[in-house]
Amino acid sequence: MNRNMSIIGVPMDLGQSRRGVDMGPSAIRYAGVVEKLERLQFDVNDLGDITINRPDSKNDKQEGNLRNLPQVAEGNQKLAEMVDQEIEKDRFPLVLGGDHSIAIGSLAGISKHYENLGVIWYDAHGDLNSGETSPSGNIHGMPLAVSLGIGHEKLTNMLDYQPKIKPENIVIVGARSLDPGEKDLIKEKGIKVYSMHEIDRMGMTKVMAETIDYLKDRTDGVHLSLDFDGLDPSEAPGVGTPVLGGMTYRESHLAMEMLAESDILTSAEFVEVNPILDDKNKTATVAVGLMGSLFGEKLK
Ligand code: EXY
Ligand code: MN
Ligand code: MN
Ligand code: MN
Repeated sequence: MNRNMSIIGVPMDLGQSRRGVDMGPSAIRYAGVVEKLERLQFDVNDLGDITINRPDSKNDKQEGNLRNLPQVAEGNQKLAEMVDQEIEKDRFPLVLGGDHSIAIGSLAGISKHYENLGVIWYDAHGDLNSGETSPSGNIHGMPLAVSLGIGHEKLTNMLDYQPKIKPENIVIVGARSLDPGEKDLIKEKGIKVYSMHEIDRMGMTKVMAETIDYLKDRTDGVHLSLDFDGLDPSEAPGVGTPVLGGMTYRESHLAMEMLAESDILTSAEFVEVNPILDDKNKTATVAVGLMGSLFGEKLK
């Protein structure tokens, strides 16, 4: 793994409707992410937070069914450019959210550098909606579709190319809340999904072994997009869209540890930590624990 790492904070909360997730990057820093990575012998460059401009409620109208589209697009554009530059400098981008809409910018910046970028989408949700299928108009429920080239041009064409990823290079892990339109898209595109059903039946070891095997051969880089609502809300309560029956901390640790051993990751993002909804920064602490496992901490 690349030992030179750049941390980019994205205090974005405009992809959904609950305040507080904009403080996710601070909460994760407060829980000691930089210190942890430095102990693991990474050269860490914390680039601080991107500035997210808020809508002017007097003049902003909603376009289509997409809440805060101009501001979400603008913030993601900045993120995409920054991620692109860090990869140019041969540094591993570690992106801290913010709501999951920021995957649009991360993937735009990252995928420029790969022919076949693999994506592990660790999430209770599929994030495969578009303005047409979304029940909420929240862009954090759309980034995976956007990256496939489905959705508003302002989002799909970021950095002037699309699609960012191919459906056969995606693996969704932990899904248990999919909207009808998302299920249709999964079927239509043949996207690989390990839902909680498979995790219960097969166990996380087999799920991750298969995921790694599947992506290793077909991709030239792998991005991990980890949404904390993928975990069970009893262990990660600080999220805006909790869904019961999620992955445990131990299962998640095991998944991270297996990814570390496989050495296939080339970028990562951790999203949806909302310290206002949290219990004494528990979710951010879990986040830093999982990053430890992902980046090589032993004997856990
Ligand atoms: N599928 C629902 C929607 O599109 O509104 C809920 C999406 C929640 C998305 C969270 C971040 O993963
Ligand atoms: Mn998500
Ligand atoms: Mn989610
Ligand atoms: Mn272990």
